[in-house]
Amino acid sequence: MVGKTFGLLVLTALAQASGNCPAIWSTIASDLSQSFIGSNGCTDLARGAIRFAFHDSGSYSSKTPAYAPATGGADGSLLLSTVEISRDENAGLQQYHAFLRGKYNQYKSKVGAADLVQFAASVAIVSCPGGPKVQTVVGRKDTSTPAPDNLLPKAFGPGSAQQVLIQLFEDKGISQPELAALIGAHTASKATAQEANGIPYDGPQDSTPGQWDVAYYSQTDTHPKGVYSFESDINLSNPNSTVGQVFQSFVNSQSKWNAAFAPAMAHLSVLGIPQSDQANFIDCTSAVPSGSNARLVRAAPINDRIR
Ligand code: HEM
Ligand SMILES: *[C@@H]1O[C@H](CO)[C@@H](O)[C@H](O)[C@H]1NC(C)=O
Ligand SMILES: CC(=O)N[C@H]1CO[C@H](CO)[C@@H](O)[C@@H]1O
Repeated sequence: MVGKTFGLLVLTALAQASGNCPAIWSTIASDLSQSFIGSNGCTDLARGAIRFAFHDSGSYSSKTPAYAPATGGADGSLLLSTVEISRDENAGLQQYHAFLRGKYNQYKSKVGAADLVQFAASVAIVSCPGGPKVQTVVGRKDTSTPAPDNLLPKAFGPGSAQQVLIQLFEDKGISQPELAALIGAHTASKATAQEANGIPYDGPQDSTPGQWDVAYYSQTDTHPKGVYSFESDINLSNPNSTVGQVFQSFVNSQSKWNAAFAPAMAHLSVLGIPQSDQANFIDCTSAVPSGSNARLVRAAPINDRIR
């Protein structure tokens, strides 16, 4: 009896949460989709949106001494701080930054910067055919204070070693299986600032950067002509580790990958935010358009967000 009552209460709470999503988010979803969907699948602005959301939230580390107000994490600082966007680690994101500043100026009386950054990534992911719907919440606090520097991963050189990357993500609270799933976002990636590392401008990390497919997982090891893998991706794919074993398990397994990616991305989108603040978030997943395979892969269950 107690369990049944509890279940009903939870269902009521969920229904209210999704019902409360302000209508402006549906308007924003339609607006962004115009720029994120192109004739070859998702566009350069869509890839920028996905990486930008990672670089805003991924600046969080449990090892950073907490100094107010900048703790890194999903706080909108990459959109609001001119210092942060100018760093080397954010090379390649300036064009999308300018685009999103324009959207932010248009909508800022109704939405926050940190929420806009993460919401845009969810819209971008479903703009790539095959992309899953990621559970998408709003209610984050913004800051224009730059995040701590040097907490984002390196694609080349000593920082791209497997153990370094595993530790870097572990410090953010991201497990090896989550990292294996998240790195698959490079299915939609083209490098624009890696000439110094031997990758030509616009060199993609799989043969189909407009599609949300698992070609990336096999091609990181097979390197077909015209595909330019990062050293970090090659090192992570090494099956001598948990991250590498899970990486290899996604080869030729789209549904398995999407099912793992969606909850990992939802987790990434709230990095650095105290549980007490997350409890007040509003679920706006319903405002994210359905992806082309929405019937195959459902949004992550709500409880996956909180760990
Ligand atoms: C080991 C971890 C990672 C490393 C070393 C890494 C590194 C890079 C580098 C060097 C680029 C090319 C940037 C440029 O030259 O324009 C890139 C692009 C990209 N990354 Fe990552 N990344 C990592 C993880 C992630 C994660 C977790 C996500 C999202 C969940 C992500 C999403 C993307 C996307 C979508 C692009 C394409 C951006 C564009 O074309 O504008 N990456 N990444
Ligand atoms: C896997 O192999 C690479 C390359 O030899 C090495 O750097 C890494 O530490 C190895 N990982 C484990 C868990 O042994
Ligand atoms: C530590 C380690 O394994 N580093 C390797 C990462 O990947 C590049 C490219 O395959 C290698 O050159 C490094 O030795």
